[in-house]
Amino acid sequence: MSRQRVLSGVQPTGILHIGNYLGALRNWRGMVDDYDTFFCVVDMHAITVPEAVDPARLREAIRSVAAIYIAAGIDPDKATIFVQSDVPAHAELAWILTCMAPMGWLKRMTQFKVKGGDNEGVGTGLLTYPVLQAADILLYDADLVPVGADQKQHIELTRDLAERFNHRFGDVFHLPKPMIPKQGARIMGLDDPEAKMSKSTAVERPGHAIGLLDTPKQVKKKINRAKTDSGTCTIYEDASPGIRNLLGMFAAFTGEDPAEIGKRYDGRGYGYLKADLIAAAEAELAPLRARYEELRGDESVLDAILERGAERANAQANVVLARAKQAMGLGR
Ligand code: ATP
Ligand code: LTN
Repeated sequence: MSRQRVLSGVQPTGILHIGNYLGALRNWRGMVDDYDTFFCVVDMHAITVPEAVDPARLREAIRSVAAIYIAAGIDPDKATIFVQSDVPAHAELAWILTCMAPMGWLKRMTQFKVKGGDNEGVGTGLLTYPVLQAADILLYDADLVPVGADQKQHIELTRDLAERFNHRFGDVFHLPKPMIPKQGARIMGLDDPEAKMSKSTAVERPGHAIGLLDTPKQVKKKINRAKTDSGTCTIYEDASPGIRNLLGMFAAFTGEDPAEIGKRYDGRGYGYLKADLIAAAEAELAPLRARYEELRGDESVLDAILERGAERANAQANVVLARAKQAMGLGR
């Protein structure tokens, strides 16, 4: 039997943080042996917030995200790593699906509302963002989409769009399922444990996120300054949101249960918890940083990986795009 397909992506909108790592990349790494995996740098999603786009910065961010995939341990000989805009089928299928996506479905998406959907001047791409994401997934006949908890709604929309299309034009698209990790699916901001840790927020607020390329000194400082409370309670159910967030991160790094970790530190002062969390983060980030530096030392290696990735991705995506166009009567 052929292996199940996996597709996922990260936007090149800034330096990746531990939320991206624990919620997504680390799980991707574990899938490359058992699944046929496609990991995409979704640069066309990044331009949905055009004011944040500077050509030189975008170009660098695309390469940086691709290098981080590999530095995080995703083997480019086993996975297909590629850049979304290198595969024109994504934009083409996105248009087709846009024509089928009810406005109401898109207006209801949480991400659209959070990122400024009520502002009339905002680019239309912010509204149709999840349709492009649906195209990303459906073009590869993906069975599973490993993502953080915030993306569940977008995967459900992808299924709804696929079902709508299939209902009208026959069995064209394969229905994907989200795959959300038990630990680390929703890491909150260090400076604001009520809000999801996010790349774009980290651009303005350095204390918000631990970047995957932060120095050991930065990691230490950020964790030490993370918002907590004035008590000493680390019992998971009773702890403040800031402490729960630190316990959740700790658990995701070590594979332990956050409640068990909490019991060890209760009543001792948060400094002990933070010191051990810093060590746990460092153990995971140090090798990643080293591999990243090595990769960026010779850009031709990355170029070759992305070139090969684009070829493989185009070959697969064009098959499904042709299937969709044929089914609906588009073209000659
Ligand atoms: P942006 O701020 O630009 O929207 P982001 O930090 O939310 O970026 P994305 O590129 O949107 O990151 O997401 C990449 C992957 O990381 C997705 O699978 C997403 O679910 C996951 N992810 C993002 N933030 C977190 C988080 N705080 N905790 C766990 N997973 C996360
Ligand atoms: N919207 C996603 C990024 C993304 C994605 C995808 C994730 C774009 N296309 C396809 C999984 C599959 C996000 O994480 N913000």
